Amino acid sequence: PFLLNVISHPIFQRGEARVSFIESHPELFNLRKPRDRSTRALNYLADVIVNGNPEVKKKDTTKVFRTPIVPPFDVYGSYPKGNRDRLKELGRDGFVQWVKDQKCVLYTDTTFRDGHQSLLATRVRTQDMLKVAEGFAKNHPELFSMEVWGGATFDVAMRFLYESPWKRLEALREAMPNMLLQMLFRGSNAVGYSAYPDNLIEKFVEKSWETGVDVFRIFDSLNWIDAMKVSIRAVRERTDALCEGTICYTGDMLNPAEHKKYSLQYYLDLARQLEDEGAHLLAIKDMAGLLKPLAAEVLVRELKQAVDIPIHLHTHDTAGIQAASYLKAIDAGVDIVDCALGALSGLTSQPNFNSVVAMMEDHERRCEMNLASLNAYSNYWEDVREYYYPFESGMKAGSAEVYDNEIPGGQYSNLKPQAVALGLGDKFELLKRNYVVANELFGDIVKVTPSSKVVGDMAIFMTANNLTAQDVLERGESLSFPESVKELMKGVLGQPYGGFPKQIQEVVLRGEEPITGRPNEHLKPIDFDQDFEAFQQKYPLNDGFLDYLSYQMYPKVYDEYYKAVVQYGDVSIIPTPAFLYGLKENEEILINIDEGKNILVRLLFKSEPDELGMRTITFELNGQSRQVQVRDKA
Ligand code: BTN
Ligand code: 3PY
Ligand code: ZN
Repeated sequence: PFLLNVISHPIFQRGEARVSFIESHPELFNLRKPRDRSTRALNYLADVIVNGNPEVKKKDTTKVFRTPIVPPFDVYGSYPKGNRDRLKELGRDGFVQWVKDQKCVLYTDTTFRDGHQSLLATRVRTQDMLKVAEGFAKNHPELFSMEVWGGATFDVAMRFLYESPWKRLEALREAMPNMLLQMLFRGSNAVGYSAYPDNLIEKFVEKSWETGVDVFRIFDSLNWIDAMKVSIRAVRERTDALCEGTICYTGDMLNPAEHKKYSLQYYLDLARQLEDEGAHLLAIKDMAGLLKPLAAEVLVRELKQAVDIPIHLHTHDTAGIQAASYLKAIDAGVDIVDCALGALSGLTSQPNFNSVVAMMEDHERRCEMNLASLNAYSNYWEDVREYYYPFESGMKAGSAEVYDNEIPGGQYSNLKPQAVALGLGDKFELLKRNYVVANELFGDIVKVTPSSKVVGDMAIFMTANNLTAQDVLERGESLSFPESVKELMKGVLGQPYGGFPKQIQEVVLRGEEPITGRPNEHLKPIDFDQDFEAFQQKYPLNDGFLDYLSYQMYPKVYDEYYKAVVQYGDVSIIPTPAFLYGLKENEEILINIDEGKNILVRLLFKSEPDELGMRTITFELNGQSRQVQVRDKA
C-alpha cells in the first residue's frame, strides 16, 4: 500500500517526486486502504444526520420537497449556434459591431450567479445548475450571455459548499459550449475583498478565461478607474474574451440637490474613460437598484451619445419598479439587460426575465424568445429554491427604503443573518439606519463589494455599541474600529471620488498616514514558480494551479475546504436536500458518484450515543448494510 500511495500521488505522477518528497509527506505512510468515493459520501451524510449541516440554523422537519422537473431538450442533438460561436467567428470587434447592429434587446441570464447570490446568500450548488445547463443552452441559445461566475460565488463555493469554483466553471463550460459565460470581477480585488498583486490579477484573468469565462464584467468598488486598468488590460492582452468596463450607479442622478456628487456628468466621464481604456462593452451596474425609470432613460440616452460601445444594464429589483427602468432604458437604446428567471427574480435579485420578455412582446425591440420554455425553467427553479429555505432573507415585498439606505441586493441577503448571528436581529431597523450614517461618515461613497462590506461592518459596529455619528467623531480615539474600517480609511481599497473626509480619517487612523496611490502598487509581485511549489508541499493532494489560485484568493478558506474534501471527498455529488438536511430514516437517495455510476443509499437507523459520545449510523448501500461511526457533538 505504501508504494501505491506514492505512485498514485499527483506529484509522483507529474514526475516531480524526489526522495525528499517521500520524507516530507507523512500521509504517504497512511497505510489504510484508500477510501472510495461512496465511503466518504456516507461519512459526510452520517455527520450531517448526527450533527446537522452547520450552515442550517433552523431545520424544518416537516418540510417535504417536490422533485424539480427538468424541462425537456434534445439530449442527442447538437447545440444550436449561440453568441460564443458568433464571438469566435467574428472576433471581438466584429462581435461588438454585431451587438450594436441588433435592433432587438439582448438578455443576460443571472440566475446562476447574482440571482441566487441576492436571494439565497449565494448558496445554490453546482449540481442544481448543471441539471438544467445543457437543456437551457440548447433551448435558449439566443441569450446574450449567462452570468455564472465571480462575485461572491467563488468564496461561498469553497467556504460553505466545499466545492471547487473552478470545477463549477469547467462543468458549466462543457454543458453550455455555445453560450457566452460571464463573470463578475472586482478589479484589483479579483473575487476577493482586498487588493492583490498585479501579476496575480493578470494570472487570475488568464486562467479564468482558459477555464471558460468569455465576458469579464470589471468594476471597482469606489468607481476608481486606476484600479480597473490592470484587469482591463489583462482581458484585452491575455485573452480573447470581452471586457466589460463598469460604472457603478449610486445616489439619485436626477436629484442633484440631494447628490451633487454622483451627477450625470460624473457617469459620462467615467464611461468615456472606460472606453478609452479599451472596454469592449460598458456596464451600468446598479447594484442596489437605485436607478429609477426616468433616470435610466436619461442616463442611457446620454451614454449612447457619449460612447460608441454597447451598453449593458444591470439592476436589482429591491424597490419593485425596475422593470420600468428597463423599459425606459430599452426605449433609450440600451443594448443588453440583465434578468433572472422568474423564480429567482425580484426583490433583491434582478427583474423577472419571463415577465420582461412578456412586457416586450408588443415592443418594436422585442427579441424572439420562447416564453413557455422560460416558464418551465422558472418552475424548475421554484422547486429547487425550496431546498435552500434556510438562506431566504425574509424580505416579503419590495421596499422604497432602499432609496435611503442604498444597500446592494447582494449584501442585503447577507446582512440580516449577519445581524442575527451577532445578536442584533431585533435591531435590524437601527442597523439599516446606521448603514446610512456610516456611509455619510465615510463621505458618501459608492457601496458595492468590498466597500459595501466596510459600510456594513461600521453599521454593525455602531449598532452593537450604541454609537451615533457624533460619538464616533468625538470619542473615536477610544474606540477600536473594525479592521476593515481602518483599511478603508488607510486607502487600501483605493480612493473614492472626492476623497475621504479628513476628520473621520484622522479619528480612525490616529495619526497614521493614509496611502493615496493604487494599493496594488505596494504589493510585491508573486514568484509563481516558488510559491506554487510551496503550496504543493503544504497541500499535497491539491488539484493543481487553479487550486493554488483559490488559495491565493482565500488562504484560510482554502485550508478548510481542503481538509473537508480530504475527509469527505467531492461532496458536490450529494443531492442538495441530503447535503443540507441529511436523511430521514428509510429515506433513499441516488448519488451519481462517477460518469454512469450511481449508488443507492438508504438510512436504516441511527443508534443512541455510546459512553464515548459516538453514534453508529447504519445505511444500506446498493442493498448492502454499511455502518459509520460519528461523534455526536451535541
Ligand atoms: C483524495 O484523498 O482522494 C484526494 C483529496 C483531494 C482533495 C483536494 S482538496 C482541494 C482539491 N479539490 C478537490 O476537489 N480535490 C483536491
Ligand atoms: C459582488 O461583488 O459580489 C457583487 O455582486 C457586487 O454587486
Ligand atoms: Zn448585482
